[in-house]
Amino acid sequence: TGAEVWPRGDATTWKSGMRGGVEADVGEISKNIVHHVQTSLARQAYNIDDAGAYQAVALAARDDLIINWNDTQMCYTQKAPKRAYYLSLEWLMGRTLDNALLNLGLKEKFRSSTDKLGFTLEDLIDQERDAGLGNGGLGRLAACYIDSSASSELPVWGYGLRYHYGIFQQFISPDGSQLEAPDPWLENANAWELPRFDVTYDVRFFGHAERIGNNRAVWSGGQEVMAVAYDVPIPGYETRNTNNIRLWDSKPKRGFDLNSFNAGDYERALEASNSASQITAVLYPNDNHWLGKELRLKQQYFWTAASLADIVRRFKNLDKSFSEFPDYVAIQLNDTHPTLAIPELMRILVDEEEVDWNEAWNITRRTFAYTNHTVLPEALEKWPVPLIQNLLPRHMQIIFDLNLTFLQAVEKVFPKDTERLARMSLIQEGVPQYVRMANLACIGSHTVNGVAELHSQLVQTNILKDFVEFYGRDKFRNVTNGITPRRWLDQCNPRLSALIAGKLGSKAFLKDLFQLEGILKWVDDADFQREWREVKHANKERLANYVRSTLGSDINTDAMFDVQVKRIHEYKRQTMNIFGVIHRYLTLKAMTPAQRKATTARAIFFAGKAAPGYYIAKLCIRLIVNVSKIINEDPDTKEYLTMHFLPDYSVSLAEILIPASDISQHISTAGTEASGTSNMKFCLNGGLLLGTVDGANIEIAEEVGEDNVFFFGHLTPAVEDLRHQHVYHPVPVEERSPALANVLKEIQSGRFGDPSPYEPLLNTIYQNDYYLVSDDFDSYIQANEIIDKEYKSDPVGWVKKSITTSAKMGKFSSDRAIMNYAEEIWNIEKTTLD
Ligand code: B1H
Repeated sequence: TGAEVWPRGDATTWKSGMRGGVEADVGEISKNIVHHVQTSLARQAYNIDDAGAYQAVALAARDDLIINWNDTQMCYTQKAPKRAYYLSLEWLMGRTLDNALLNLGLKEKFRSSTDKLGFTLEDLIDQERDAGLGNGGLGRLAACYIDSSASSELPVWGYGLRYHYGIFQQFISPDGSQLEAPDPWLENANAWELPRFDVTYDVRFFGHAERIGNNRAVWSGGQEVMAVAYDVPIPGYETRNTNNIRLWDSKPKRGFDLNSFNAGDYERALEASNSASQITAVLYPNDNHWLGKELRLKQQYFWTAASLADIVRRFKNLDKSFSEFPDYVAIQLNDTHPTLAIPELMRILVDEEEVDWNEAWNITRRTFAYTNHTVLPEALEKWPVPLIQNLLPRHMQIIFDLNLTFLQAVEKVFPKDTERLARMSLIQEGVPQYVRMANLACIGSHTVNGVAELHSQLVQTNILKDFVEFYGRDKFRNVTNGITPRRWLDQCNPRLSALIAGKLGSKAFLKDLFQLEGILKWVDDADFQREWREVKHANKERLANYVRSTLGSDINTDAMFDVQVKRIHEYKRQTMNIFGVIHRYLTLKAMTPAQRKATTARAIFFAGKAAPGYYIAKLCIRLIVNVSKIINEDPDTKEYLTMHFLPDYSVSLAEILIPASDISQHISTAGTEASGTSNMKFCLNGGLLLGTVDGANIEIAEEVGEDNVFFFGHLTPAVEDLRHQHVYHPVPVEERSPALANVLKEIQSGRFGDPSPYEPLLNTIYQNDYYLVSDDFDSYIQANEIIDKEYKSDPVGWVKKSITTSAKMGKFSSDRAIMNYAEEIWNIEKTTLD
C-alpha cells in the first residue's frame, strides 16, 4: 500500500472540529461541564449530586489534559529526542483533580464555573478516591518525579501496573487491631485513565527455551497473556507539556483456551481466563520487605515485558540501528523490581532482533540505570532459581550466561579470590540457588544510585562494595530524593502558599523552590511571624475538624501537634514514640496540678499501615490504640497530653496532617532509612524535625542549619557495635535505660489493658533489640524535653525556626532531583511544546 494521506476526508471539516488548546473561558468551561453531565453521565441539572458533579468536572478537566497530551506526544514523535522511561511497580498518585486544575492553570476558572453551577470546588475535589497504587515512599517518589518531569518539560514516561485493588483500606477493630479491607478503587468510573485497546502485547510464561547456537534460543510453548495499555496523562505546572504513565492491565488472550471452550469445558476455559486477569489484580502490600511469591514474579515479568516491547516498538519507528538504542532510550529501574528488564532486553535483541550477544550486552548496559532504595537485608530481592527456570526458562539461561562471562571478568581482576567471586555472583549457591536481583541490576546498568548522601555511601561500602572495587567509583552516584512543591505546598497548604506569594510577589517559587529563601527577609517581622503562626493554627483547626468528624475526639489546637506518619516498621521505631508517650504520661501523673500547668501540652498523632503479615508491626498499632484509650480519658492529664491513631493513612490524609504539624518524627535507627521524603514535606510546611542522624534528615539539617532541627541518638558507625554488644555482651534494659524499663513494666502491669498480646513486641526490646530502641531512648526523651521547653518559653524563636526551615527547603524539590537524573544519568533534554 502507498503512503496514506491524512486526514482522511475533508481537512476543513476536521480542523473546524478541533480545539487548539485548553478552554480558558469560564463560560466555555461551564458549557463543557454541563455537556458531560448531559451526555457522558446521562444525568440532568435536577438530579446531579456532588459525586456526579465531580465526575463531570473531572471529565471537563480531562478534555484539556488530553489535548495537551496529544500535542506533547506529537511533539516528542516529531522531534525524536532521547526519552527516559521510569519503571516503577508502584505509583502512589493520590487524587488528581486538584493537581490537574492547578497545573493546567485553570483552578480559579473552574472554581468560578462550579460556583455558578451551585457546587463548591473543594467539595467536589473531596469526592475523589485516592489512586493508592503504592505502599509508601518509593511509590510516592515515582508520583513526584513524573510530576516534575512534566513540569520541567522533560520527555519522560512512566510504566507500571493497573492494579484493580490498590493498597488495602485500614480499619481499627474494637480491640485496637488493624483490619484490612480490599480497595476496589476502580469501582467508580476513573476519569484519569485512557484505555488503549489498540496497544496490546502478548507476554509469554512457562514453556521451554531451546538453544539454536550463536547464543540464541527459541522460547515457545507455555501460555500467553495479553497486556493492555491504560494511559494516565500527567500535566506539567505552567506548561502544556503533558507526560504519561502507561499502566498495563492483564487480560486473557483472545481465543485463549479455545479447545476447552469448544469442548464445552467452560470451567477449564474460565480458569485460564482467571489466571490471566489475576496478574494485575492486586498490589502487594509490603514495604521494605521482600516476599517470594510466584504471582509477584509474574507481575514483574508481565510489566517489564510489556513495557520493553512498547519501548522497542517506539524505537523501531525511528528506523535506526539498534546500536543507537541507548542514544534514544534511557530506562530507570525503580529498585530491583523491574530487573527482569535486563535479561528481557537481551532476549529481544539476541533472539528476536539477531543482534550479536556482546553488542546486545553493550546496548543493554548503556540503556539501564538502577536506583537502590534500601539496604535492609530482608528487602533485597532474591528469587529461587527453580521458580525463574519454570516461569521464564529463557531468562534463566540468559542470567546464567551473563554470570559466567561476568565472573570470568572478575576473576581476571581478582585472581583466585573465590570468596569475592561467591559474593559477586548473580547466583547465591545453596539448595535452592537464588538469583540476586541487586547484583543483576548493578551489572546490567551503567549507573547505580542511592537516594540520599548517607544511603549512597552505605550502598557503596556495604551491599555493593565489591562492585565499586571492580567497576570503579564513577558508576556509583547519589541523587537525593525530592518532593513536588505543587502538591506538597500549594495544594495541601493553600494558606501558606498564599502568604508566601503575597510576600514574594508571585508563585514563581513553585517552579524554583530556592526562591523560598526570599521570605527570610521577613523572619524578624512581627506581623509576618503572626501571619505565619495564624496559618499554622488554621491548619491545626482543619486537622482537628477532621479528627472530630472521623474519630469523634476533640483536640486542643493550642497544644503542640506532634506527628509521626509512615509505614509501621520496626526500623522506623514507632515503638520508641509510643514508649516515649507512656513515659510522658507517667511523668505527668507524678506531678502536682500546678506542675502540670507548667508543662507543654502535646497532641500526638500517629498514622500508618502495617503489612498484613507483619505481626510485630500490627502489635505496635494495637498498643498505640489501646494506650490512647487510657490516656485520652485520664482527667488528670488529658489537658496536657492526648494521642490519636488516625486510621487508613493515605496521600489525601497526609495532605491534611502535614500542614498541621509543629513537630514531626523521623526516628529510624541510624543507617536504616534510605532517605525518607515525608521529612521534607513537613519541613517545607514549617514543621520542625525531630529525628535521628539518618537518611535525608542529615541533608535537611545541612540546609536549614543544625540549630533548627532536633537530632538525637547514636550515629550510623556505632550501630553495628551496639548490635554486636546486644548479642554477645547483653546488658539488661534496666541498666541500658531505667526510664524505658519502667515504661515496659507499666505496660506489663496491665495499666493499658491486658498486656499478654504485647509480649512478643516487648520481647523485641528485651531480647536483642536489633533496632536499638533502648540505646536511643534516653537521648530521645532529652530531645523531647528541649522541644517542650523551646515551644513554650520561646514562641518567637519557634516561629523563626519554622520560617527558616521552610525557607531553606529549595534543595528538596523533585524538580531539582529530576534534573539530576536528566543531566547526570539519562542525558536527556528539555523538549518544549512549541
Ligand atoms: C523504600 C522500599 C520498598 N525502600 C520493597 N525500599 C518493596 C522495598 O514491595 N516491595 O517489595 C516496596 C518498597 N521502599 C523507601 O523508598 C525507603 O524506605 C525510603 O527511605 C525512601 O525515601 C523511599 C524513596 O526512595
